[in-house]
Amino acid sequence: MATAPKEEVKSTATAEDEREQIDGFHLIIDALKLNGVETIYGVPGIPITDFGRMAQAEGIRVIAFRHEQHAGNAAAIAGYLTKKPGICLTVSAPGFLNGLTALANATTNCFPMILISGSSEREIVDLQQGDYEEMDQLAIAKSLCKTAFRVLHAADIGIGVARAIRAAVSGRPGGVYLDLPAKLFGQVMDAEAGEKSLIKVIDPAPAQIPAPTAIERALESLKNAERPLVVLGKGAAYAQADDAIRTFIEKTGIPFLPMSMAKGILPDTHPQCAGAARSLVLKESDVVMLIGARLNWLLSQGKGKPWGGRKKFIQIDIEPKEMDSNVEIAAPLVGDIGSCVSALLDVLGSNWPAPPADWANAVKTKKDTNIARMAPRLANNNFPMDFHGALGVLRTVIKERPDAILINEGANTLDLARGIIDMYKPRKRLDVGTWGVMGIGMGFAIAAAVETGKPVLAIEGDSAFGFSGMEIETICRYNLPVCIVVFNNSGIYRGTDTNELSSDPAWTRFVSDSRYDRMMEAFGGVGIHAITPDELKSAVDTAMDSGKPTLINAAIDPAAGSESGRIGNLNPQSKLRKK
Ligand SMILES: Cc1ncc(C[n+]2csc(CCOP(=O)(O)OP(=O)(O)O)c2C)c(N)n1
Ligand SMILES: [Mg+2]
Repeated sequence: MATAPKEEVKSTATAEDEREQIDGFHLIIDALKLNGVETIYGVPGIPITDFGRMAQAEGIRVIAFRHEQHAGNAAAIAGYLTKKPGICLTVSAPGFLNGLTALANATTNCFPMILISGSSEREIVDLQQGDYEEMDQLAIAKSLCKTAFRVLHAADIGIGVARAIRAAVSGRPGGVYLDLPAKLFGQVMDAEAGEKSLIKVIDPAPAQIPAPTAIERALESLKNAERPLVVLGKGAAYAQADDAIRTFIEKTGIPFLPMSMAKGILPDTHPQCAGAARSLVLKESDVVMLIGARLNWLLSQGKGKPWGGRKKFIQIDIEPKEMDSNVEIAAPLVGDIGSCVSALLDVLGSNWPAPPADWANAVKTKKDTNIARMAPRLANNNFPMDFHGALGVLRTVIKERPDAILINEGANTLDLARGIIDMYKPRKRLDVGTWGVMGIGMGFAIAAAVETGKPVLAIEGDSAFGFSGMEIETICRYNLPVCIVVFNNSGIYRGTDTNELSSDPAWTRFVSDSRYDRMMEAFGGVGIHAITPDELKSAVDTAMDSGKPTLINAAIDPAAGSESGRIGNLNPQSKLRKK
């Protein structure tokens, strides 16, 4: 029998040795894949460039951005849409810091995401000896997210990834930081032991069942109401308990008020929707049930003038600490929203008394009046175009395409669009959220398109767009079905401010008559300049039907906006300043 030449035997043995080993790169990829991660949003660089390549080679979709903040926002909204943590991948120090804003914003908004950052060597960082991009990232991240972990040994990768996933989605969802020092990627260990060390997270967001007594208490409070109201928050949308919530609202007959991102859980055109009678229902209601909505500044902390007087609050929230955060909660209902609403339905029975007719009529009358008053403004085809004329046509675009996802940021562009554009389906409106943060636009648009495959319409103030505008190259590169409409009023709030004292422009103003559409053309997308509502409508229709990356520069009258949109009252005022 012929024996193999010596050289060949040696190389086979080496190959076998290698097969039996696995490195950090692949353990991380395998841990993510084992837990159903399909997409990573990030920006390459040392020490993660090869990791991204390998993840791509192993079948994970890696969407590369131009700036980490937008990759982070994409991951956050992917988490919101899917109830699985969105993954953002960044390089050390500056890349990490760029991603951190999105991580903090995700945590504030209760979006599950994991920011994974490469980091420098512990030994050098801890002695502050000046490593490449040296920074104690773990310490910095801790205060800005739910929890933060670091993995130092390849054998702990499975645990680290599992803990990060569970922390992001269980209880109240939020951001998690996972620190992976450069050396970890290259560590090797026995392949079999490595694979065994990986953990598939079982039941990552366990149901939290409310106590029966809490259910009784809530229904008792609701039953005695004369002017009941349900407020739906984005927590209710996140819960994906759409059928149960709809059944509860319809069985009780109570008017409901959707917060911005809760629009569409039930259609805004539903007879019980009180969106167009917001001031009246906040002021006049006597018992208010909050479902996944917090009594933060967006609801005037549950007190003061907008609320008219003391209310009885019933609150459904997964986070016990949320109760009594601002005012007394008469009936706290702690649990996940799906379980809580189902438990309410079980006890509700089939003959729950409808709210007093006076109340339902008062809400309907107010709503009808407000809608009728608004109608002619939305139908105008003025030149120069104003917000109402432009939003009137975009309202029709969404009515005709209820499956499309609407992204919205700006001041006037946000506040007016929120009121004017009816939503018909859950989780179709994604916006600036709890902080009113500018810069979510393109990151959200990209993830919405990637995660759902549905057409996306991003309605952006010209200032708002500027925060993430460079990502239109990303949109073109991945050929995503995103239509961006820039409401170009040449400035922040308005384009008419003047600076009396110097030749510098007022600091709220931009270059007049800018052509944002031409930016899109630079990357091979479609750019359109629209100056009337009719032109805008036809351009958006074409874009939404074609699915081609499109940016429409909608020229809005620079004088049309108001200071800070609808929240100008939050600007501090000095008694010394003459009005
Ligand atoms: C990160 C961040 N920086 C600054 C702000 C303050 N801010 C609120 S709205 C806004 C821009 C408003 O202008 P634009 O988007 O053009 O909307 P318009 O009112 O003109 O329609 C800014 C800068 C913010 N909310 N978030
Ligand atoms: Mg503007």
